[in-house]
Order: sequence, then C-alpha cells, then structure tokens
Amino acid sequence: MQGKIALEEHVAIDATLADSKVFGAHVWDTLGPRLVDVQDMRLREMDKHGIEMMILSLNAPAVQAIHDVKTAIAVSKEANDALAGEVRKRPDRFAAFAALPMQDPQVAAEELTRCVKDFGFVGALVNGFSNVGTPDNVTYYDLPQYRPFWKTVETLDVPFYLHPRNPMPGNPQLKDHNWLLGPNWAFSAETSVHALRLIGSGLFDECPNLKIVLGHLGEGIPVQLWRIDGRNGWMHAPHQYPAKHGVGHYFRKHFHLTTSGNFHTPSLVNATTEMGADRVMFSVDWPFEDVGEGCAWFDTAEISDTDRAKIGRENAIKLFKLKLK
Ligand code: GRE
Ligand code: ZN
Repeated sequence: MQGKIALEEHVAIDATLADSKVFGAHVWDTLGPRLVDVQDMRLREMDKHGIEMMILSLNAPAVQAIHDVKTAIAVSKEANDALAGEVRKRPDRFAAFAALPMQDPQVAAEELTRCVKDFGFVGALVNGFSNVGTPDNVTYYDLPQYRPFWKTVETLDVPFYLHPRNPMPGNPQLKDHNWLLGPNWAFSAETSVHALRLIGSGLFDECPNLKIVLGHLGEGIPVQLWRIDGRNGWMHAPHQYPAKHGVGHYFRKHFHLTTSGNFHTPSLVNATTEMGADRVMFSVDWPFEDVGEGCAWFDTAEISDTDRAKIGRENAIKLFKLKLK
C-alpha cells in the first residue's frame, strides 16, 4: 500500500540517545545511527516501503526518567526544537509529537501549547510515569495534580500517545528475569496498568473529549477487555472506582491503537473487532522494528482493502488533522 502514515517512530537527540542502548547494545552500530537519522536513511526506507509520512517522537524513557525537574524541562524543550527543525525541512513527510516534562504538570501544559501553536505539532508522546525530584519518587497521570494538564490537552484537541517504559527497578516480579523487561513483556504490563489507572480515576468523565493513543495493538488490553469488566458476572460486583462506566466504555470511546511492534494478523483482527477499524492505525516503531518487515506484513495482511486504507492512512489523517495532498 502506498501513502501509509506511521506514528510511533522515534528520534534521539544527544541527551537521550544513551537511553536506548540497553535495548540494543549488540546492534548499536546499526541502531544508534538509525535513531539519530531523520532525513536520510529514514526517508529512503519510507520511500521504499510506501510510507508517506512519519509522526516523529523522542526515544524512551528520555524526559520521563530525568528526575531533576529543571533538566527534564530543558531536555524536552531541546528535543521539541530539534523535532520542529526536522519537520520544517520536510513538512510533506514528517509531523511530530511533543516530548513533555510531566514532572511539572503546568510546564508540561505550557510546552504542549507552545509545540502545537508555534510548531504545528499534532499531539504529545509521553513515555509512561515520571520520576520526580528523586529517582524513586514516581507519578502516574491519573493523580489529581494532572487534571489541569489534561484540560489543556482536551482544549488543544490533540491526542496523547502513552508510550511504554520499563517498570521501576527492584520490582520483585522481575527479579532474576531480566528477559521480561522491555518489549517482551514489561513495557506492555506497565503501560496497560497506567492506561487502566487513567480510566478508573474518572479522568474521562471530567474530560469527555480526551483522546489517548496506545501502541503495540493496545498493550494487551483488547484481549482482556471483556474480562476486566466481567469480574465473574454472577457476583454483580461493580468496579470500586470513581469512573461512572465500565472500562470497555471508555476504552472504545477514548482510545486509539497502533500496530507498532506487533505485526501479527490475528492480533490486528482482534483489535479491530474490539475497537472498530476506525480506531486502529498502522505504525512501525522505528528504529526498534524494521520498516520493511512492518510494511510487508501490513500490505499483505488478510484484512479488507477498505480496512487497510483506514488503518494504513485515513484514520491518522482524521485523528491528527493532517494536511496531506
Ligand atoms: C520503543 O520505544 O518502542 C522501544 C524501546 C526499546 C526497545 C524496543 C522498543 O524504547 O520497541
Ligand atoms: Zn516505541
């Protein structure tokens, strides 16, 4: 398929490049250059495999793991200025998500506003919880101090991509099982709980127009959605949370999913069955996944061509109000 749009596609700046090394030290000669490249190798790969546009975002965990608040703010601004510079060179091929210093919710709201208003960024991409002040103090964004931030996101009417990071070190579940870290399991376990916290907190009752994007075909939530609300049906035990409705209600109303790093047709079919084909969008997860592999899979996956056009292109144009010819 020509004209695809991909939207979990990462770029590193000097200050954040090392964060990705633990995930690919053995292939760093390839991975490192791919992370910093925008206009060269990346564009050639896009041309070769029919990707018209990438929405760029900073690598992970980057800003979220910088516990010193001033530094987090400075790095996010530096990253956003750099992303804006890349988009300015090829606005026909690149758009961008803002990196945000969620350590300070008010500054995060101001930075998102700057990026949307001054640079034309199409949303934010945030790498899970933030370390704030000290390395072991963490915040999740369902907490009350983030409500004004979410109001700003809603007012700007841009989607918020909740991207994975690893759980805090020392989690006993993972002790002696480092292989579970990262994309194998821990990214999804961490991110899905964060998404469910947002839902249960009642955030979406307060902000009825908020739009959240999850990668990796929903971080495992779609396949669990019935069970999350089922709770041994005969027991009639409603969720004990501030939100007014069931989890499925909010998930289908406020969430959009991408295929980043999950090139498996049965999982795609499950996601579109649960969410509808209007709420799933193609993505690769550059440079951690291969553009050629992702596109070869998506272009030939056994779905209808109507759905392929929606998932590959049309849904992203609508959600991010992209101005493509
Ligand atoms: C990602 O950002 O999506 C990512 C990493 C590291 C390894 C795999 C991966 O940051 O998908
Ligand atoms: Zn990613």
